[in-house]
Amino acid sequence: NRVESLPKGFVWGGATAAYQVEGNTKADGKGKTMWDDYLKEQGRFSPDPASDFYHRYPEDIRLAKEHGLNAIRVSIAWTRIFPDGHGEPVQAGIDYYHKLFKECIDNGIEPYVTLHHFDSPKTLFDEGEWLNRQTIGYFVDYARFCFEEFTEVTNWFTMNEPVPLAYSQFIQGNFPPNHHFDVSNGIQAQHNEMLAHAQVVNLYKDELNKSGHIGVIHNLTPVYPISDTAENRHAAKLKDAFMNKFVLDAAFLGYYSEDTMSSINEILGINEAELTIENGDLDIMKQAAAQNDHFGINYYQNEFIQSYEGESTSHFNGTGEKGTSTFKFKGVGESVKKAGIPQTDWDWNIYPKGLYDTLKRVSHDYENCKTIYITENGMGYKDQTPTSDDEIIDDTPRIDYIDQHMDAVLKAREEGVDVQGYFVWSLQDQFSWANGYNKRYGLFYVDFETQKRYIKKSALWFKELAATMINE
Ligand code: GCO
Repeated sequence: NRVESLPKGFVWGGATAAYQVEGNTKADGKGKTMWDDYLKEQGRFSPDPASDFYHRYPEDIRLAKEHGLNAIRVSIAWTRIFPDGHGEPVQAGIDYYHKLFKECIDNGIEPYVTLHHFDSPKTLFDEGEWLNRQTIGYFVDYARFCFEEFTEVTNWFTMNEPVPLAYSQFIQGNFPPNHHFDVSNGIQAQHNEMLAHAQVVNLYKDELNKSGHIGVIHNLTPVYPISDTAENRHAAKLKDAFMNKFVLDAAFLGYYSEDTMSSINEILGINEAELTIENGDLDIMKQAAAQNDHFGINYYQNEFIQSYEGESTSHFNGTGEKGTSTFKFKGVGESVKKAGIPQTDWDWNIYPKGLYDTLKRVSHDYENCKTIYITENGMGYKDQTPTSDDEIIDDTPRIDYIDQHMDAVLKAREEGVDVQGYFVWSLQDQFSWANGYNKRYGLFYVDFETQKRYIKKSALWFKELAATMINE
């Protein structure tokens, strides 16, 4: 059957992020992130209670285990350890993560731990966050602390999705500080985050000489011209440099190739923007590029691009209603829909071939990209509200989505791409940064009022898949 080719130890996981699941944002001395006041001001939704993972992690880990998973992606909330991003560590935060990791390991669920998942400390955010290079130093100190303290963890990721983070913060304007088409800062933040990643990799490998595994997580968005005209091809090439090549080069070459830089320089020129790469940055990045152990790919959708020369505009209203978002980026094109390509309730293309193309591309273009994990893939869906206590939630469209993407992964594997694991986004329902609590992704349904968990059909499907594995 389809999974027969999988190696012993193939990783099947569920993914989470601290701020999206833990809740309890004021508990036990935790410091504010850049989101706390922002969400209050925006009035979109509250980060509490989220999925109350802070207390309910034993139940979620048990559910994961019962449904055949052998891994979980979690992130450490920087502000539970260092409320202001630096200074004295908080014992309660340290204890919480030791307990969480122990619960995972005791249950045969391997923790894959991310150090930064969108939740920068508010104090550092107020001083410019990643645009202020002091943040890089604080991040390295925090990473050092985690590596020395959490010796039970052997699989690490430095940063989660530098592109969507910077893009949402400075280009699209739906993450704090909500800038629109602030292209200088949007690209500068990505470079600085990749420099931070590189410093942490070098710390882990060279200075601390650790034997575990470390790498970065990128969200990759394959970009295709909507039709084969020279203008559309060119806009798609620029968008691809912005969404994919810039950070892939940073991670796996340690410098920006001529081809990438010519596209980035063109985008900078069109938008009267600037990028500063300081002396020495590329040496640090090159050193790290050669010693990444693994790479996490988050994949949700592709983009079809039509060339666009007018003023940049972005419309986003956070309701998640179909057809309410538009995005036009001067010179970089307009993201348009293609007839016949299905979409989710949030207008995201369902395009599994994009995952296959992405896997082939990274393994072909980047020699330093070795072991790959799919660290997020899944479908935001308006699951039905359960009406009885033991109801199994029917999320067949999500099963279809995961099934098709799994096929893409298996096909790429058969053709030699070294994918060693798949984490579904998400383990349990959690809130979505931009769309709040009605965008559900979980294998397990969470009633956010009572925090009761319900099984979804996708979890049972996953269990069956895991049971047919040869690597039991
Ligand atoms: C969303 C999705 C995810 C998360 C994830 C990215 O918010 O809509 O749930 O893509 O944003 O944290 O790493």
